[in-house]
Amino acid sequence: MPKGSDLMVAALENEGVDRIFGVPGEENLDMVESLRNSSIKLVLTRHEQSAAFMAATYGRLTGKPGVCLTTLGPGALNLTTGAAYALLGAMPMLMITGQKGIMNSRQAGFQIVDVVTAFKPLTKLSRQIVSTATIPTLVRDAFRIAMEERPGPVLLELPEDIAGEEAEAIAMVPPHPIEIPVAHRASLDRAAEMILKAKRPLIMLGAAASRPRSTAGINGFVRRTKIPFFTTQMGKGTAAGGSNLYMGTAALSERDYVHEAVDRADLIIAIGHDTIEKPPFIMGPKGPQVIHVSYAPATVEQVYFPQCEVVGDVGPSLELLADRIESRLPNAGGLLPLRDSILSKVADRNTEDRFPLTPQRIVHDVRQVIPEDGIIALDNGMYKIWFARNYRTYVANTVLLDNALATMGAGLPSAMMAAIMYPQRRVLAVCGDGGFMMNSQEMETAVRLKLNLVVLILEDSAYGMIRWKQAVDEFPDFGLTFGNPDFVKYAESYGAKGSRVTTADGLIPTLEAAFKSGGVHLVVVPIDYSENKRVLVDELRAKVKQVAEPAE
Ligand SMILES: Cc1ncc(C[n+]2csc(CCOP(=O)(O)OP(=O)(O)O)c2C)c(N)n1
Ligand SMILES: [Mg+2]
Repeated sequence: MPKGSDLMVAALENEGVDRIFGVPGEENLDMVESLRNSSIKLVLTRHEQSAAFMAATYGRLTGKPGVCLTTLGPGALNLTTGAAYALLGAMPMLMITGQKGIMNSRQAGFQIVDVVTAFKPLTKLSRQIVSTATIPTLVRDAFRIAMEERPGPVLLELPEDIAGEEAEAIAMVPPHPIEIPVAHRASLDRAAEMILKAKRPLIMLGAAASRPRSTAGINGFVRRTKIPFFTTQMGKGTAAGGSNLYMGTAALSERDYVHEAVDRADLIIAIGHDTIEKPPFIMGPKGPQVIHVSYAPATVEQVYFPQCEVVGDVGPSLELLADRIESRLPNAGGLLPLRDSILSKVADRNTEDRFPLTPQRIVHDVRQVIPEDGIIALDNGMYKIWFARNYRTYVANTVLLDNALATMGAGLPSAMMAAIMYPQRRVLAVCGDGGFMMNSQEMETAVRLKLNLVVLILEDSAYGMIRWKQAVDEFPDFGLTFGNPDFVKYAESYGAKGSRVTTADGLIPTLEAAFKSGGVHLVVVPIDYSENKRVLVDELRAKVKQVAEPAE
């Protein structure tokens, strides 16, 4: 006779799950035993938070929930940041947590936290399983909810006694494909009319544009309309950045070079914009009109209140929109004359020979060693702005960054997930010395899994981004520096390889050698953050003054 945990594992197999990430506790031991006899691999991590980051990244890259497993109380609570990461980032994920038995209480309140309630604001669904008979339907429903737009995390709590209870063999609910409805004809007509009238249209690609199901349709729309585009941070790579229509990435909310195009546009077609991202531009009463094209209606915000909405499956809806306007847009390229100057100003001084290296030089050098389909996964820190702004992409979902929760600590786990999924591609985690240390214990997991992965650490011995904001706000430099371990020895202690870059020309050959040698390799490079002020404050402020002058 099967037991509850067998049904649970059968239900996960029924959904095509092949890996579960996590740290089991004694309440999960039936589940672990059922996994031992299944086709699903249990991948141990060294902290539950990284298990959640990995599962969420799987969801982001496939559109299907990644699964993680923890014990009750302390283990489950370690999933909170990962749940928020998946909720804000719209990544499908299933968390399975253990609990003490619910039919009797032999350990009183020991380790018991109301996990289901604690996760309510962090999930789309949070439920306790109270009988074996409901397992197949609950799991199917959890997957459906996690995957449907807007995707996100769900939690099922499997108490110890339900997991161990003998159960009837219950049939699974087979999943079936679900099509998302296409936008209404009236909204497509309205949007087409606005685009046909526009003199200086601009496309913006946002976070939801990077869903695996969106990207083909978006490329087709850009190609057929020939309207230039820019991206948000999380929309990077959703249309080929190598194309001659890419105008830049809005890493700041205003006053960057890309905003020269945004400010002059009379219409922005915002595809997949999700306002969980730091605003890529600030909508105002006088600025460009906005058409919102996405799976879900726009959230109205002080900085985003589109005048027209095309709601439905993005790819097919855009195809219908392109049918209405293709070859009828003499002004499609109205903003293109700005392109060369924007891109060249962004790329300014990116080969400078200074040591420690400038952020621009690091972005430039990384791009030289990452092939078009290679993946970079960023943690959170100052360099994220530089990578978002300066790194060019050619293939969808080749930049994994978090501009939603913007948590530190996800860079290494998300890169590990990418390395598991794409063993033939080059995968690079880019981390600050602060963020890396928040989940650096996963170096052991990466080595144990025999991943091919390079981790680049940008060393400034500080929480650099906060130190920069402190300086911008004219506070004295205080309280944000720290010491680091010897990163090379640290890597070696895990059985990984380690290298330190010591010259301006050293980064490219060091990364190249690290990728060629295979395995897990940590590369540490000192970074000179004085460019933060020179470019992102002084240069851009001067530019804005210029724009404000009537002579301009
Ligand atoms: C978990 C978490 N804690 C704190 C913050 C606030 N924060 C954002 S960036 C940053 C500093 C990052 O330092 P580091 O990783 O060294 O990158 P750097 O900016 O120095 O390049 C901090 C503390 C955050 N985003 N996430
Ligand atoms: Mg730092």
